[in-house]
Amino acid sequence: MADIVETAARKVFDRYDVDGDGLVTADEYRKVVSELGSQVTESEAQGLIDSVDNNGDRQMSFEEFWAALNG
Ligand SMILES: [Ca+2]
Ligand SMILES: [Ca+2]
Repeated sequence: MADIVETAARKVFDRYDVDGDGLVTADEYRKVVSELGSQVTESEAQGLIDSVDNNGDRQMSFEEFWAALNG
């Protein structure tokens, strides 16, 4: 079961990781949110990334995303 959940989480993460480098930046997050029909400001997007960022690079890795989901 856990594998299915992780695969689903990976799909969500990959959607936000526009350039596929394994990290979601605030810009990527904003871009995807706007494609989904919502708007967030740059500081809101960065604030969300920062809230799950564990290593201080101000980008969200899958591990950080996964930890946030399971936190
Ligand atoms: Ca990226
Ligand atoms: Ca990070």
